[in-house]
Amino acid sequence: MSTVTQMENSVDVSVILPTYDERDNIVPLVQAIQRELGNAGIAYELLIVDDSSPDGTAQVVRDHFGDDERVRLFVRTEDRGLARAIVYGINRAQGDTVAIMDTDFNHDPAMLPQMVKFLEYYDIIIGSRFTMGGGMEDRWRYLGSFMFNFFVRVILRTQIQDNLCGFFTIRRDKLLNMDVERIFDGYGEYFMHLLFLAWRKRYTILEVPVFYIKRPHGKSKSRFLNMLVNYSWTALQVRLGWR
Ligand SMILES: Nc1nc2c(ncn2[C@@H]2O[C@H](COP(=O)(O)OP(=O)(O)O)[C@@H](O)[C@H]2O)c(=O)[nH]1
Ligand SMILES: [Mg+2]
Repeated sequence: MSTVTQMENSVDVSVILPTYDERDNIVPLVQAIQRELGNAGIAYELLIVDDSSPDGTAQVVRDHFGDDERVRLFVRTEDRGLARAIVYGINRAQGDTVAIMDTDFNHDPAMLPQMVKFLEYYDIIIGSRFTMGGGMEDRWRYLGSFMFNFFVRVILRTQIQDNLCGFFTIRRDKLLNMDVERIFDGYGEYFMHLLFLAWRKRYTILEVPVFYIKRPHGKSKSRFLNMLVNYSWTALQVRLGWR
């Protein structure tokens, strides 16, 4: 057995963690993920992809996890943005499975083990706020997301209830079977694009309930009006095959 094969086999799941100004969230989040996956007996690596956060997120990661080879830090200076950071992580992942999640506790690390294990039966597992048991602590954002997601559903006409969540697991080969360079572009709109193409490919998709707590520290990078326009345009383009 070659060294490369041994390395690949030692990782079940690669968790990709894009960060921008998450200095106060990243350490407790990494610890929580390690605890959850460790308790479930899942071998993991964590790939933190930081776009040179001005708040020093990368240094905090180095200080806390510099000696832990399961925590891999990448600091990028170009081609920035959420979706590009994720694909950067995907291209460097060693696990058979990849998990993508936000780094501000909107996405609950306690859901990860089951989202990895259910991949035995489904091609993609997505966190969903709009399935029974899901939701958001922030009632106004929940209402806004619910209405906008309804609009996206009308355009895309799939049976997926949450097209905007961005918390998911998938086998790496299934993911690489899609045109990831094209899909992972912009901010969070990549997610509806990915799901639409996966749906068209007849990938089986399971939604598990996720309840977003409010981020404990830092500010949201989402700009509401910008998103409304960009995401609507993306939904149309995706549906019409222009993107
Ligand atoms: N690497 C990277 N991560 C980003 C960027 N913008 C946002 N993120 C991360 O993407 C996730 C979602 O961002 P957030 O501000 O919480 O958006 P919200 O949940 O819609 O309010 C968080 O983990 C952010 O740290 C970016 O430009 N680069
Ligand atoms: Mg967030």
